[in-house]
Amino acid sequence: MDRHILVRATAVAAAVAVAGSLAGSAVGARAATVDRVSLAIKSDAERARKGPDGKWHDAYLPAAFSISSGDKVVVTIRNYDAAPHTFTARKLHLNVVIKSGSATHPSVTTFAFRAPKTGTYTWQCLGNCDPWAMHHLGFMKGRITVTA
Ligand SMILES: [Cu+2]
Repeated sequence: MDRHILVRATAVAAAVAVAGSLAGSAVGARAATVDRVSLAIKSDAERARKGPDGKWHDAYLPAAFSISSGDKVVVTIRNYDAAPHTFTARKLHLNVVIKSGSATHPSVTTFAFRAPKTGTYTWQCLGNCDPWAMHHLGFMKGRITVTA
């Protein structure tokens, strides 16, 4: 092999390396996408949400939200209720305690996680709050939809 051919081969290798790093940075940019979710908790006394039983119940507002698979998800929860709650989703390895707050001074809790593969994940409150609400979707229980 003469010297000229060797130099050309090296240039090709360098071009491949640059293309590889560009692809790598594109993947990095996708992974850095952040989904921000803002939820409020209100109590039955604060008329969070009326159930089909005709009574007001504790609820997360909203109780359902969507995120994109692979994104970093930052969740902020403002609790206007005088009672504590939790945001618990076993399949997402989340069990976050939400401190009590008040109508004028809600507690603010922020946590983050990586959105998993596509699908539907259920969360619920395991605090000892409103027993009816803890077992009904849209109140102290809800769904997280992970899209592609
Ligand atoms: Cu609760």
